[in-house]
Amino acid sequence: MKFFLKPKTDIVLLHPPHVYDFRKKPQLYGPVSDLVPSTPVFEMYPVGFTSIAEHLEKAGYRTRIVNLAWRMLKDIHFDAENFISKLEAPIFGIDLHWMVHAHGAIEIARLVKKVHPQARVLIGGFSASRFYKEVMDYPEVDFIMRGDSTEEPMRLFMAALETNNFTVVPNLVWKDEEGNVRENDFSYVPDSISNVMGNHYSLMVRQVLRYRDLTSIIPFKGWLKYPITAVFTCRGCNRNCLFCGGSAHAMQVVVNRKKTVFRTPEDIHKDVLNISKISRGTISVLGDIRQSGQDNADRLLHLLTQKPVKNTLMFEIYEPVPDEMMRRMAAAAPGFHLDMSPHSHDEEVRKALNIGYTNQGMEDTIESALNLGAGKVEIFFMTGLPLQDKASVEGTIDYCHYLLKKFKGDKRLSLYIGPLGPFLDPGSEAFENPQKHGYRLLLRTFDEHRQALTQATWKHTLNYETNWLTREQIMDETYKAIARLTRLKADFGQIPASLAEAQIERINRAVQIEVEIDKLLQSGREDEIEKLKPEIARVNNFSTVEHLQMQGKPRLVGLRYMSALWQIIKGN
Ligand code: B12
Repeated sequence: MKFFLKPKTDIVLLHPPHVYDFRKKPQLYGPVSDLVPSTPVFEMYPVGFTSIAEHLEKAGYRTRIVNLAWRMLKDIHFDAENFISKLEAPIFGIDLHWMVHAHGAIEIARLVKKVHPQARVLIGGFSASRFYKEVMDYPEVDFIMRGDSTEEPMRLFMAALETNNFTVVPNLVWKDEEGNVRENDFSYVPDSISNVMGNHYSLMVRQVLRYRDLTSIIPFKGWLKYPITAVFTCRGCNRNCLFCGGSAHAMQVVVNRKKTVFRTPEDIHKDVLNISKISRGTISVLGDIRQSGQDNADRLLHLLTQKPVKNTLMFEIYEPVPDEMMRRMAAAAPGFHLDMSPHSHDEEVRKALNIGYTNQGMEDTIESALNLGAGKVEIFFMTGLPLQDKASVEGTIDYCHYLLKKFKGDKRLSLYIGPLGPFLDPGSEAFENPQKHGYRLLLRTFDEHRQALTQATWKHTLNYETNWLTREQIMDETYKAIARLTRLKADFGQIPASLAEAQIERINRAVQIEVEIDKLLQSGREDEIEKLKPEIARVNNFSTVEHLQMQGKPRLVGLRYMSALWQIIKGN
């Protein structure tokens, strides 16, 4: 009988859409999410949700993850307010990890308070940590949990809810009974994380069974077909890429992390094995495995060779890989994928970003990977960089042409270009010290970013321009570069000509819509943007060449449903 009762929940973790309610606002999203798996609604929740949930569940707290953004995206009639009103928990956690959720996170907090006035709202994530003072000013926010490793502080927080003594919870910012904001020491920045992420993905399966709700746990659109997962090698980073919100500099500013913490090769391998029991999809090994030393990288490759998985493994690399190591990667993970982000073809631009390797080194790496049977080599370029002018963006596409010629249009070589956007990451060197690096920051405060997210086009959302390109030019050059690269891909037979044509048509239409919207804004006829909504939706909803290339061919069955169920029954 007990089985049929509604399960009691101690905390609900809600993932907001970027803007609430994005379905009602006509907005031209542009290519801001072309190079990540999610759509421009940024419906993907932080993986940290699963590791917090795993940790809390182990401590006996029932934790439910609800991907509200995905539910709203999936069903145009989905009523978020009504849905939230049916969730019962004393505390609602909302992620404000990515700055792109600055609007959605606050609006969802407001909704929670509206339908559950007695419930309390806690916000967490990198952006919440960076802007905690401003975010605490919103009356609907009761708590902020800072940090990149909040699993244990969250356990302490759940315990403190019973005593109402919040002074004992590290990293917590909270409001006392008089409404004064209190700031506990930001002292929990662990130098070992072996106590977390033991088997966090299987938690998703358990949640589906418990709440009989698959939709709420889906990480992003299309995931059931392409169930890619990620395995983390570290928290923090040894590198200091100028614009990155996860760089060594940003990690210190945002989450008080002074030193990268690495997972052991054994933990990483265990994670890979666990995921392979529930999914056949690609597993991305995030963070260059050499960051903690060549010995650890070798040990991981050795473990993978001894006990391999059938899944394709994707390795992210921060610098060229010598032939001899590539051979071991190929042995450990046949058909492996390789991801590299040189950002520009121009070595001077790369130097300005604090990235030191040469094009020759990169080309040798591509050659070696392709020769050794890599299933895919993905190279990412970007617009909106220091020293990068119009000619430089064009130079990057010329370089792509050269690469495609050099590697004879090998379909496994996937080249991408996208804008650094919509935001220069808070906490990065470029955001915190823009002038020094040739950036002009147009938005600084949390609220400015929140407002900018509701603008009608992505050009107006961008929070920066550079000494070399204005916002307008960043947009124009990005569109042109994507169109040229798309054409090249078709010329080299990497994609069908009809697909390239469709993408170029979509880009041309986007540019026209930008002009139309600008005219309406300048003449004070904002209301008329509404009329463009169907056309904007058509352009927004196009499946981009980039997404199709990144996904590759769908596997016959992505998830291993029966095996996943068996893992749960066995108690794994
Ligand atoms: C892997 C990764 C991705 C993956 C997504 C993985 C995922 N679902 O989490 C991909 C490649 C898809 C991605 C995409 C993007 N990313 Co990213 N990403 C990372 C990276 C490299 C690792 C993050 C990570 O997973 N860490 C490990 C997991 C276990 O921890 P976690 O998710 O961070 O969660 C912990 C804490 O952050 C915190 N926490 C997080 N949320 C919450 C919520 C609550 C309530 C609480 C209490 C705590 C909490 O507690 C968690 C447990 O300890 C970071 C850099 C870094 N060093 O962290 C950038 C980073 C987070 N990404 C960034 C950005 C900008 C993006 C994009 C917006 C880029 C773009 N324009 O498309 C998109 C947004 C995607 C979306 N939501 O749809 C910036 C964020 C800057 C900012 N403040 O906005 C970062 C810092 C650096 C960077 N430039 O890549 N990203």
